[in-house]
Amino acid sequence: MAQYDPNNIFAKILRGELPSYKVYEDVGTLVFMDIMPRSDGHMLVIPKTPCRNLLDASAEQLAAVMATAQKMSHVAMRAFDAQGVTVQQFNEAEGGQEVFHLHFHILPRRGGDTVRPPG
Ligand code: D5M
Repeated sequence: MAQYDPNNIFAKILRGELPSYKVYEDVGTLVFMDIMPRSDGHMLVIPKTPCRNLLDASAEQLAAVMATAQKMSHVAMRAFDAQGVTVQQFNEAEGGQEVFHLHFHILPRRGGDTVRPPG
């Protein structure tokens, strides 16, 4: 597996070199709105420390990211008026990953909707 690239887009967001619409932050994680939303209220949860994807994540990173993903699922239900939540995550290009910093997609869902495909 390739090394972590410190110049990936999400690393630049973490360093403040690129803008993002932040919705939540704690000591270990950051949440911001996806720039190409596939459902209304589509958020991304990332760890603040370097991690390419699930394949090199530490137990601490996973615990922090999953705890925040759960919080953001509740946010999706309340603030984005969702009736359900889809959580997605991709690993390596062949697995559908485009940005190589671990992230979980939080997709608020409503009756009768469809999640638009990536890209
Ligand atoms: O998809 C990566 C996701 O990251 C995709 O849904 C678009 C989103 N993206 C890309 N650049 C940005 C910026 N600058 N802000 C917010 N969201 C962004 P994946 O296939 O999971 O790697």
